[in-house]
Amino acid sequence: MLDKIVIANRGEIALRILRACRELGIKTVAVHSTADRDLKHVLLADESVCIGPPASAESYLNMPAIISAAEVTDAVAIHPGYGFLAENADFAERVESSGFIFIGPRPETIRLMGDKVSAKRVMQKAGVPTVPGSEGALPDNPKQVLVAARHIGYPVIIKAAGGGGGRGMRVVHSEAALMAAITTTKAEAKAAFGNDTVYMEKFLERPRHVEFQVLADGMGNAVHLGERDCSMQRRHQKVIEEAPAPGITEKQRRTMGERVAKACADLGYRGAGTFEFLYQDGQFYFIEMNTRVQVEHPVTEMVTGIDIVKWQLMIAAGKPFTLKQKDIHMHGHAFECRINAEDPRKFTPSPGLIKRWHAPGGPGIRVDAHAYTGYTVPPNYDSLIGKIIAYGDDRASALARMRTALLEIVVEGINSNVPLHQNLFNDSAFIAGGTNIHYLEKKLGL
Ligand code: MV4
Repeated sequence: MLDKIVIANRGEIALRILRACRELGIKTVAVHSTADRDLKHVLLADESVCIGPPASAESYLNMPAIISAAEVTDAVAIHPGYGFLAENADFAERVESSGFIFIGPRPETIRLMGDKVSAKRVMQKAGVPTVPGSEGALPDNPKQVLVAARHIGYPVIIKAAGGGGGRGMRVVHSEAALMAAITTTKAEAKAAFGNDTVYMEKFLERPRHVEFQVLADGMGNAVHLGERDCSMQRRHQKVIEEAPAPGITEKQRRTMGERVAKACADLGYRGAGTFEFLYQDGQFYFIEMNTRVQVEHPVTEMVTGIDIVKWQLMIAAGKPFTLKQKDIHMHGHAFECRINAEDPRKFTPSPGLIKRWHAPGGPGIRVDAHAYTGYTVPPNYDSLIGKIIAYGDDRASALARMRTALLEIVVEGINSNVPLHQNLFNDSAFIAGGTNIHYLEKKLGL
């Protein structure tokens, strides 16, 4: 097994990684900014190294500082968590060329999936259904672009190859607006990503966001762990996730799961990954692949019984990949509520001292949270302070357990989105299941 690793992240995911390390007997090094000395995982880690000032650019995004921390502590590997440097191919490359194991896919894979045009092409070739659209990047010739858009049919969406996660996109409803929209999207993409390549897709008007989890060993062995529905979101920030996705049949799960697992096997994919799909009218359309562990991985862990973070570590250590698709079964249902330090109505951040924190408990309740009584949420980072996960034998039972947990949780001293979650777990459309990606923004707009 790995002897010692650097956890190159903060907050709840750093704590989640630390817990997996403890179970596997791996020593831990927490790297943290000066604003994060009191983070729960920093206090619990075997060693900690301060890597810079509060600003992420000078700490959690500071590649030389993180690699130096691995050097001075004699660590053998670096786990990037999510966000920050997790999907930075240059970072993965520098970690490896410095003699450390990057706990994630090979740098070339990260780079391939980071370019949404190449990712889509690869998945299409591997037999994964994609959104109808331009064959690769849009050409410069306006006549060819207009022909392509007519062929696809309006509305279309223009997306930046360097974008993803909702950045660098523009919906176009008519031919009259097309060329100006492309010019603007290209200029924004150039400024934001240093790459003005754009592509075009049919714009799906009321899809759900359904994603498949995979694990692979980098040597052609891959399994899928089923899907999650992440449609309950606001401004591309997911609020609630669940597994399995309501209404997906066992047959659809098997068909799509087999396709994504085969794509991973063909690619020699290594580690944990997520295939993002739009799901509308019973069809799946691939949009992006995430090459990291995701915030919402616990709902999949609850319904499969598989510890995704432990497998990330075991794959990186080169342990035999003993997971077999035939042994992976889904049982019951799980929800995750992201608990954010923010105003529940205006969504403005609410950093500061947590005067009281009480975590919920009882059957089927899991709490992945770094918040504690007396902890001060710094203003410099994401507002996520923890996640409540509720598992039950069926969806109704998981809903009831989450509703109970949301009445038990206490967060005082700062504002949190707990009232929003309480509202949503009593919302009839959400309770029925299968609401689309626009549901929450529409509900909040009323
Ligand atoms: C789309 C789409 C509709 N049609 N593509 C937004 C995030 C990025 N991952 C892709 N996104 C979308 N792509 C086509 N062809 C609608 C969205 C979208 C969205 C997708 C998933 C979750 C939330 C979303 C919110 C707004 C738009």
